[in-house]
Amino acid sequence: MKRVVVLTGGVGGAKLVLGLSRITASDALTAIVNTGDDFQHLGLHISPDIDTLLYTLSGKANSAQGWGREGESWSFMAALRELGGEDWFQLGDGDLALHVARTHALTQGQSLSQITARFAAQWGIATRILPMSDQALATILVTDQGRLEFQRYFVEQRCAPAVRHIMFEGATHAVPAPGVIEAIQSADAVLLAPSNPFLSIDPLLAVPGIGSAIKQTKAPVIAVSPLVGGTAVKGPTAKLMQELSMAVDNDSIARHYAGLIDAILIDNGDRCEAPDIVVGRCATLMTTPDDKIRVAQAALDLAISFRS
Ligand code: FO1
Repeated sequence: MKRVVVLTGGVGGAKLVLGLSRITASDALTAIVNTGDDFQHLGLHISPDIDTLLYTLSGKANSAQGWGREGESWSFMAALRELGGEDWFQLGDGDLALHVARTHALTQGQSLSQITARFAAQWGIATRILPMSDQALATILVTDQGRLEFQRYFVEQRCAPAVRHIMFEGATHAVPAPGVIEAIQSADAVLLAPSNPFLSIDPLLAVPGIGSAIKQTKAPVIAVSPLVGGTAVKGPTAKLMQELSMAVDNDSIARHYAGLIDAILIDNGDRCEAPDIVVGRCATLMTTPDDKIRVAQAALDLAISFRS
């Protein structure tokens, strides 16, 4: 597999990307990252899914927490609280430096892509990390408590409100970031990471051009299911599926990706009867580094099975 492209968001996605980075040549892997979770907070531009990937691939991630850095200090948050500042969204001191540096570079006219590439290079990350777009595309949840920006829903409200509908604000103006379409078109394999299909993968597909590039690419397109044992490993995927009147199973995931994917990788104990797609199986729960390598290898093996 010369050129592997993975669409990713959130913690589960970062685990697969880490596994892939261990088994592919250093210049063979491109991650196209969801930026629908991005938001402006305290005057800072925060890109959670890009940051989770930067931290994960550089070994700085607080993997138990799933976001932010290992070994953080919290002087900034303590001082902010003293001032009566908004403290619902936790910003560690090291993490804060990243948001300040990114925001400063954005005000200087650099693009999110350029800034992300610079940070990745600074931290010795070989995997190419491409934001899905350099324009804002915000995931908005229409819930029984009204419209919520993603982080208000996910962090402040802890995913409690019932979701009726998901919107991607700015989708009509967003264009794929430089290199995104070319990466998909020239890929030998395209993987959809086991991220939340509705909150992490759908924003990527909402960027005009990305969905059609995936449909047209010669590469096999493999989805790794976010469900293990009939439920989501982490986060609101299962709750969201119920609220969207979907059965919490791989048939629903496969149906959601219908027309995009050639195969789906599911957990050994699960099933998928969706028509017209190939089903691969492995132990898909990723806890240890070896788990991440196993699942990454299984996904690539599934892609390779299409080439022969
Ligand atoms: N998630 C939380 O549940 N609580 C937080 O206080 C929090 C802070 C935070 C700061 C920076 C960052 O990059 C991510 C942060 N997250 C926090 C996680 C974030 O909401 C999620 O990683 C994504 O948006 C969903 O994958």
